[in-house]
Amino acid sequence: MTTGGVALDRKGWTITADSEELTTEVAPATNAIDNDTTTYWHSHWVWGAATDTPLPHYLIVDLGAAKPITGFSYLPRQTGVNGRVKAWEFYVSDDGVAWGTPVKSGAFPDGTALQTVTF
Ligand SMILES: [Ca+2]
Repeated sequence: MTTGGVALDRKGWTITADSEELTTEVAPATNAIDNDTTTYWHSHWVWGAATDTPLPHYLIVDLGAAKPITGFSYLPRQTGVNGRVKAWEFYVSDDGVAWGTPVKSGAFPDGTALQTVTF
C-alpha cells in the first residue's frame, strides 16, 4: 500500500486469505507482506489433483488503523509461472465487513515485473 507513491510502514499489519498453501509448499498469506521477494503467497493446491480452491481468491490486509491509501504495488512470484495474479479488484473497508464496490480493478500482465497501481 502506498500514499503518494511512498510505501506505508507495514508495522502492525496482519493479513489473511481465503486460501493458502501450507502443506505441498509453505506459501502462507503472510508471505505477501513480509518484504521478502523470495517468498510468496499461493492459494491451496495439490499436484495433479482437482481439489484446488476455485477462483476468485482474496487477501485481506488489516493496516491496524485508518491510513490514506492512494495505490499499491504487487510483485509476482519471481520463480515459477503459476500463482501469479491476473485479474484483480482492490477494495477498502473501515470495519472489515462492508467492502462496497472496488476502488479500482484491472489485470496484470503475465511476468515477474513489479506492478504499481495508483487510484
Ligand atoms: Ca514475500
